[in-house]
Amino acid sequence: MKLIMSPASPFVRKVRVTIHEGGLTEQVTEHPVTTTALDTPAEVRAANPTGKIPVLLRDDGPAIYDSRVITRYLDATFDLRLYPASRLWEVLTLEATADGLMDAAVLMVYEHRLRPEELWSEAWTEAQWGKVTGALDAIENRWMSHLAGPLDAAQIAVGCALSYLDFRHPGRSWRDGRPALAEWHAAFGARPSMLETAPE
Ligand SMILES: N[C@@H](CCC(=O)N[C@@H](CS)C(=O)NCC(=O)O)C(=O)O
Repeated sequence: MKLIMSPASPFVRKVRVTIHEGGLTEQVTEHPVTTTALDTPAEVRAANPTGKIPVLLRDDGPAIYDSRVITRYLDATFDLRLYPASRLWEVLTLEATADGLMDAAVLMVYEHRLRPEELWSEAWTEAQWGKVTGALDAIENRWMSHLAGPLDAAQIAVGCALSYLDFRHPGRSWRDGRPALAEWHAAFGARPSMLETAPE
């Protein structure tokens, strides 16, 4: 199988961490691409009509996307047990919370990187940051016991989301007022799967 990817993408990182945690690095080769919302390589669009990464090119079936579909596919195919039936709706909801955080954080980057400066909207950017902080507060207040449990797909998503904030929004100090999440992330970020997938 081949993963169409870029190391900087937090959605790609979710998949890469899943691959490392599952011991699947021999089964999935990485195919790096450079893509933005304004410039999508033809091979990405051919595999995913929305033009987004990650995409997994399977050996025995059509390409699949997005990150949640790929992690669930890997989980089911290789019996990784990252979506345990007993906690499935909690795992999916927390994963969706982390993915929503990433969506907002990525859109903030696009606003300044892809749009002309005269069109930048402070109100829009801060509204996106409000989604990030809302997700962070929800995790700090309601999900820490879940994060303390056995490794699952939601933990991977949260870890990648927080590391993306460090990578792209270091001045926003997401740890302020969220000591439990900061402590959890310090430990999670030291996992070999996180160290081996860190963007340059
Ligand atoms: N919901 C998608 C989001 C993927 C996504 O937004 N990927 C970004 C990179 S971080 C992308 O490909 N952007 C290019 C674009 O928006 O056209 C997923 O979970 O895979």
